[in-house]
Amino acid sequence: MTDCFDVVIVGAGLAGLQMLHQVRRTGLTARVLEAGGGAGGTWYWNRYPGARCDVESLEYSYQFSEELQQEWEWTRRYASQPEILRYVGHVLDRFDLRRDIQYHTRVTALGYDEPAGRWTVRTEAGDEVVARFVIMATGCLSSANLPRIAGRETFAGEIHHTGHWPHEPVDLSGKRVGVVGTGSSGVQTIPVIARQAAELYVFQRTAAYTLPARDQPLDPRLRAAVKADYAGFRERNNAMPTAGLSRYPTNPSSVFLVSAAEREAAFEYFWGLGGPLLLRSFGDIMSDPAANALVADFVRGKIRQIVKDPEVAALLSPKQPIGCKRVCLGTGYYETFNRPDVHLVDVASAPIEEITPEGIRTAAGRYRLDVIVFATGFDAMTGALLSIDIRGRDALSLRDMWSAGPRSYLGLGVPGFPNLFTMTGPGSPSVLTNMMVAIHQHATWIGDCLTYLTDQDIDVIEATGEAEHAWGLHVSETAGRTLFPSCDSWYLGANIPGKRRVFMPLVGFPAYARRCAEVAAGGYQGFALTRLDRGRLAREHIAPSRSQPS
Ligand code: NA7
Repeated sequence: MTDCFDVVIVGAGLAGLQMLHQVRRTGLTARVLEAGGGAGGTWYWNRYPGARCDVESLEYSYQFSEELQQEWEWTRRYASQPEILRYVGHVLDRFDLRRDIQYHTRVTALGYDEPAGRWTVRTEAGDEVVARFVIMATGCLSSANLPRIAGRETFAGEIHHTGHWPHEPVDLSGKRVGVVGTGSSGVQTIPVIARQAAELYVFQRTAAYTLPARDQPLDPRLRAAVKADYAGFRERNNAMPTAGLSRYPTNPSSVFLVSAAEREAAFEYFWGLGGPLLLRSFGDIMSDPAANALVADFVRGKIRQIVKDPEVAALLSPKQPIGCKRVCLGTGYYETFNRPDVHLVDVASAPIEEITPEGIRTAAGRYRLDVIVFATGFDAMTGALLSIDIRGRDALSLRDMWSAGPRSYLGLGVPGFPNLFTMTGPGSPSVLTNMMVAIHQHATWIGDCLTYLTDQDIDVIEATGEAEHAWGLHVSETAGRTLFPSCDSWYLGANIPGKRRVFMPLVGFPAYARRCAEVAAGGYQGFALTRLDRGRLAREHIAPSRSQPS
């Protein structure tokens, strides 16, 4: 039997859950299809020791319900993975979301039936669901990157990826553990694993900048002050380029307009605040390579102060500009390398060649291991979308269309794929912002759009090719004014062998949100709107007014 809904939402992560809530408000019927056995997306899968959000908990939370904001009590500056999952459970109950979510249901294919204006959604189990609209809430960091290393299947011990951590406890005590990867996940898990394992080998290819998280119990006075005016707090954060931390605006001054002593004092102050705030110490850090080099030097100095062995400190010192890869937030990360049972292995100069039954062999030597942890990241932003065979009008394949990099209008719609929305898709600010803000903005925009289409009796909405083309230029021009494209990051797809390098997220949240609001207010400029006359299978196009991004 085929189920029919107005809307199918793919994914029950934080985006899918808010989207379900918004769709219900429109009066349309919805079903959420989720591959996992529970809700929470990233926070369902990333259960590795030490997993914690790197956005402050007062900000990394839903803003669609004042009651929810008031009643939920975050306990720490940065919420741990278990605390976020408890929050997800509360939201599911509070808004009675569970009854519309189907777990253990991996979507494998989507096909659009143009005359009927319907999508058929196919699942791994062979079931089909039909819907007018499909909303992809598949996440930006949900398709794990497990590097192809020869001999992996021969390893006699356990292998885990941080993004697919088992639900059962993993006992690392007394074990020889290898962690491959030193991005955010590696930086969070390495200090915790070091305390459990007998010996820890960290296989580092590129040193990342790790700033102190300074996680601590949430200050009750701050919590009370925020709750006294949560709406104002959200509004001020939403006006920031990264949609967050408005309590600490970027110092507009150039680093070159102050003395060396003032500069060091400012760096110290922002380092002491913790989190990514060091990048806000001066206004030109993310645009001027010379300004960026000064703050990068400051961090390298900190690493030399903390790490006792100068050779290890040198290896841990990043060489690329700071901030062009996402900075990591650590708790005792650099200090961990002072432990006698923690060993840093440089796999940039001597790459991993093979996994053997006993462990890892690099070009420089063999490492005997009981457990290998891959903290090797994700096929970001497009991986989860393209793992599904999405076929639009005339059986156009999204994989083919995006083979030279993702193309989208506003990161929300793709020409040739009518009535398909991508939440926090490539071309939208997404991972360059607090994801909860990006999710809120997309969920409310899509919800309003569905209401508009229903009220106007419009059957089909589809991004135009012109709008998509102009938007693509806008995304790359905006990135080009920053240092973001200057190093090999997952923002560019550079971490996945063979993936075309295109800077995927859009820099600057507030201008983007304004543009989306203008598009909607102008009758969905840049989208073609169509009424289907089902009797005659004729079409009536409702011309959009404008299609160029501002
Ligand atoms: P990241 O940030 O992509 O980090 C992955 C790490 O794994 C990084 O150090 C990579 O080195 C390393 N890596 C990847 N493949 C290999 C191979 N084959 N050999 C050695 N090392 C490898 O992923 P995370 O999960 O840490 O964080 C992702 C985001 O999640 C993060 O930004 C937060 O937003 C939350 P490389 O730098 O490619 O040389």
